Amino acid sequence: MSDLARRVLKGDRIAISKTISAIENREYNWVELLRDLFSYTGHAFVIGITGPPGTGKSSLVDRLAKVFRSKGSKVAILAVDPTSPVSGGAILGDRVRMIDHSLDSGVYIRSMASRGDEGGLSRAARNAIRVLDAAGNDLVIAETVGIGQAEVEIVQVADLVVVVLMPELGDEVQAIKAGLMEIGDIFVVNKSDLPGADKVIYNLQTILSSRGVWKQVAIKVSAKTGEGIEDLVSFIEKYRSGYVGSEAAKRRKLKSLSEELIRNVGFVLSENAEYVLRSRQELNEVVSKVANRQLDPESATKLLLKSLSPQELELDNDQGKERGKKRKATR
Ligand SMILES: Nc1nc2c(ncn2[C@@H]2O[C@H](COP(=O)(O)OP(=O)(O)OP(=O)(O)O)[C@@H](O)[C@H]2O)c(=O)[nH]1
Ligand SMILES: [Mg+2]
Repeated sequence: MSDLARRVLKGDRIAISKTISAIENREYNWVELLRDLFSYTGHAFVIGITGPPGTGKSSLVDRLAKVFRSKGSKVAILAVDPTSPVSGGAILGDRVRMIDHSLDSGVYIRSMASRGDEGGLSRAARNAIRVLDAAGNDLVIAETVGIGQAEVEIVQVADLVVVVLMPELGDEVQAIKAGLMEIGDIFVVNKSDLPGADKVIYNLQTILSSRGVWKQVAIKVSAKTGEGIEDLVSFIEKYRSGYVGSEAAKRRKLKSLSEELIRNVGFVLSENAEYVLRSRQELNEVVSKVANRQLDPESATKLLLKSLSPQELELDNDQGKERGKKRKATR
């Protein structure tokens, strides 16, 4: 095991940050780091927090982290922002600004942004959660804006998914459109200090019960005043004690893993195909043929597909290493 991985296991923050960066940038050692750490994962309870922009997710995460910390849990927060294409930029700064744990040395906070590559982000985020798990955190809270497929993928790794809504999101619960209704285990209507929260609860109950899935719970809270936070925490604790070690948990983990592996394979294939094809003279020849109407696009696609060798498509490690080196060199 590498020295870096060993330090992660001890909870060394610098090592944790370095490891997550290595995964994010796919530096030469990322696969090895994950391999070293993987057998130490599976202990943390992972809460995924998602919902439309600005509903108060970060404020709520802040509240929850404080409560769980005060109960003696070791807590880590991962803020994932698929909407931000900048790396380490100001936009993310804004998103995590609400979290004031930077002063609380007990809570590790990390943010990750999209670099215009959502598939890559959700893959990296899942692995970052594993690093935080291996580092000995009892609780990992992952926050992400719920507006698309990438964030749905990210929260699916969670043991508990909390969807955060707020009053005045519109007459209908907007979340239905975003597919949030399917992924939530619990629905929180935040900002209940503002008018209209009961209406959202009512709408939620109508939708969920009409689908016969009223196992979900809707709770009114205010991250601002603290109202309802205790109820939310006790719900989470109750859920957790029923969940950990249950058959449902096993099924959920297997499903989540199979989704992840299928996506990973697709991800590696498409990335490698792109990499290989772009670097080939043959591509230009095929393109010319299509341009000259000698070949149709679908037949051209098949032709290129056949030209790719299995070796070229399996290059995950080595190619990742090469790219890691290239990225480092261009920095
Ligand atoms: N009135 C009221 N305002 C709140 C409450 N919770 C959060 N806010 C405010 O809502 C705004 C957004 O809060 P955030 O916690 O950043 O929301 P978010 O969902 O994390 O936002 P994004 O990550 O940008 O999607 C801030 O101005 C908060 O002060 C609440 O319970 N009541
Ligand atoms: Mg936020």
